[in-house]
Amino acid sequence: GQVFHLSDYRPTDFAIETVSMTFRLAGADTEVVSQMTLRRRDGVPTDAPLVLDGDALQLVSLAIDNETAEGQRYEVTPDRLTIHDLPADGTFSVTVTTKLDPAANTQLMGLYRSNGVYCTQCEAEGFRRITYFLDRPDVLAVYTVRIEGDRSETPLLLSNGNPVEAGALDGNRHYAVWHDPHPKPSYLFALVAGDLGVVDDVFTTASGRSVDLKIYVEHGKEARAAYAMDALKRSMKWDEDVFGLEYDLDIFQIVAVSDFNMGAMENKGLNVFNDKYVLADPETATDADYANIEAIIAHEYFHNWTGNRITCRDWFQLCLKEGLTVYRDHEFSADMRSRPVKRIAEVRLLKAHQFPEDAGPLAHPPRPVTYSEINNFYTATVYEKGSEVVRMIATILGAEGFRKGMDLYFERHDGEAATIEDFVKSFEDATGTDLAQFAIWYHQAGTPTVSVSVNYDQRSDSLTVDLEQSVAATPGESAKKIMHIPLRFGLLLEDGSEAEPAEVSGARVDGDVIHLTERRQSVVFKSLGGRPVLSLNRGFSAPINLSFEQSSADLAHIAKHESDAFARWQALNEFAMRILLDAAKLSRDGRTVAVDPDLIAALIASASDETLEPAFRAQALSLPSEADIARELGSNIDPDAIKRGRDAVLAAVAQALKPVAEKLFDEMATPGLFSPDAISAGKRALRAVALSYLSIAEADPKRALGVFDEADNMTDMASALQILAHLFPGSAEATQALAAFEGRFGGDPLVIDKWLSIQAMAPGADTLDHVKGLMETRHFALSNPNRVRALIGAFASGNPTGFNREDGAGYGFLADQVLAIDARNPQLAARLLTSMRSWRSLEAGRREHARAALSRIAAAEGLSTDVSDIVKRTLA
Ligand code: BAL
Ligand code: ZN
Repeated sequence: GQVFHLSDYRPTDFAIETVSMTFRLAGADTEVVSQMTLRRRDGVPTDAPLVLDGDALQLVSLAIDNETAEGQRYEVTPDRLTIHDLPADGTFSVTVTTKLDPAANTQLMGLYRSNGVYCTQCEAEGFRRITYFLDRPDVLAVYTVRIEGDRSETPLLLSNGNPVEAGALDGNRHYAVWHDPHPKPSYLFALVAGDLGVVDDVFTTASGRSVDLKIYVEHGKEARAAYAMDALKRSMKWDEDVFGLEYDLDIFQIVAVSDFNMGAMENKGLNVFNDKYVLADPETATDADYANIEAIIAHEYFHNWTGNRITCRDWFQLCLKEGLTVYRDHEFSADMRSRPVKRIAEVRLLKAHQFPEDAGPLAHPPRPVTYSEINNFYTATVYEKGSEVVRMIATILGAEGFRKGMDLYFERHDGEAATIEDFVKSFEDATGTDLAQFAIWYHQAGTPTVSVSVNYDQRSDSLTVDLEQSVAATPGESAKKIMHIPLRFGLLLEDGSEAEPAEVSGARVDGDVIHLTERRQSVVFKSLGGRPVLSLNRGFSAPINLSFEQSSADLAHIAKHESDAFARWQALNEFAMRILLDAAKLSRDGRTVAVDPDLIAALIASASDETLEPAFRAQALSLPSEADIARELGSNIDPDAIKRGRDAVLAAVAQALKPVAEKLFDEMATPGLFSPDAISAGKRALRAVALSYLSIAEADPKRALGVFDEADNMTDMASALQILAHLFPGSAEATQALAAFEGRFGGDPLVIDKWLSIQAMAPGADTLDHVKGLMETRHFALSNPNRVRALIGAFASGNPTGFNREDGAGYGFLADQVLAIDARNPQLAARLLTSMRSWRSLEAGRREHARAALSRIAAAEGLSTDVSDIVKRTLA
């Protein structure tokens, strides 16, 4: 396959200034007419041909300046249209007519049908599956779109921008015309046509303009869109308040569809969403669903400025819009909810998804320089690490400097297709800061490790902190550069107060940030008033691994006294991780696991500290997962030993915690009308953790079954069901609850996805057969990405012992599914396959089984470029 390099970038020979499209929607005979006005760019030779991208297209006709083109003037294949002998003056129109069968489009890229609704997905390269075009993000055009369709089948006819005109046509057909005045790249094009219900609202912008808001969902589900609408209005207000950014069209529309490869898509003025991230009510959605909906509605809305008004010059710059927009949605959620709890969730996610990516065969920098399939770069690194890099810029520049840089970025690049260099330069120029070394974060893969040692000298009352940075080699990058790592810190005295050193020397320290900019650096703090405990990387200011042999007593001290709540959690988590790592090693060697009573004491202290919010306490009590432990171990992983060790620790904690858990279980009940607000959600989360420990301590499923039976909301119901299915698999209670859930929600696929996932993640070797059984039921469909992710995805990436069965059958199963799915939806298949990325860190037996499964995929005929790219890199 072809490999694309950043260094090959050059602008197109032709600019497309306007696009006027007509869609005649007619099932398998759908026709698209696209008239482009083009201009040859200065300096391009007059004999240069126009080469348009296509993908599996069928050309019906071609006209240049409204005259049918003769056959010798162009060459056409399904993937390319090359036109010669263009008008010498360099301005002309090209009219391309193509024929499509949207229902046959199983890739869900381009124009397809979901439950009968016509919809599009064009990012990254789906527009070329609709018409021949310069399908790349630096070609910005003004679009006018006319849609014609059957009145009964498609009463709604939507596209980007503002509505211009609508009317009747012969034969029960009608049309609508949309105009988007903002020049945009083709990946932001969208069309939706179908029969959907609508929820309406209005938002008045800061400057007093009125914007119509519409969310379209399946008929009958309108009430479930209320929370999404509320989140949208709060997002619009927040972007005005925090970044001074107003919406710029008369209407903003969101459509929920049930077949969607991604979470959602930020098409200009017409976002298309996976219905999972729109629909919510207490009976069917968990608190986590509500939080995700809030975050994703915000994310897509925020793209209007960071992505749409300023887009990417090329796909290497993907994190220019994604990292920045994730940072913005993180800040939004932090403002809407609890900032430290939000940060804990972000860091958990970053470590669970991005750190393993950065440590394995698929590692790449946030701004890569080469790719062979762009669909495979919508990664945790581009999104989550990309966001962390923006967060570090804010840490280095401070809130005011950061805002100045953002303002300059919008001022300079509005209406343009920009690069990471443009972005960084805006911050440099706005604040007079040199970010050259900092920018390495964008260009270098791998998670840095910072090794720390401290030495307190009592006589001089000074603390010396020695720091050393390193980055392990990643594919294609062996020599690593020295980075600028901003580390927030605190110095905690014995009474818990913070030391204020009279003198600081060594590496640069600004306020509570140490700037590590050399391989090795020291900082000396003097006149402290006693030996302080160093709390380093507060707020996870840098996305690094910290190698710091801090004593358990010091960790417990931080967990108790830090003013930064995130740092308290981090210390507790680190303490727990140490115990869990020991437990995994002991159980691998068949030895008995003992749990440090200080850890138990620290957990009990956090659990019963009523000055801490419940959501925080729930996080504090949630020990690192089996996958977290595996990641820390790094090699020779035996998932069964990890689980045995972790279970032993959980059992000991559960016994000791029992009285506190009883109390929390009673006190955290949320009777009365359900509210999805963060405080109520925190109580439910803490009660669920208490229920889980109590169920372990009591070794009895009855309490969980009681919660399940009495639950009046999905959050309580799903957490009880998970406890039943994971702690008491095969018990009468688990069986009864699973059957009751299926009976009640069998007609609601989004809810049944939870039922599928819970079963897919039940630990143990037997789950594989159960997953295969579930695939045969009416609840599963290989054609629907949500079903595939809920069942097969959850099994492969959320069930360490089940998927990594010792006999390798889990890997064989995944290989079969990847190959089956690849034939219809390569993007989905490739994404599933990434669950194999850490195969080399397994113990030898499992590693060989994994290699065999990967090799079988690699050897299969007719692989998509998506799967072929992932499997090759994974095996390399
Ligand atoms: N641009 C793809 C979906 C998203 O990141 O918003
Ligand atoms: Zn995005």
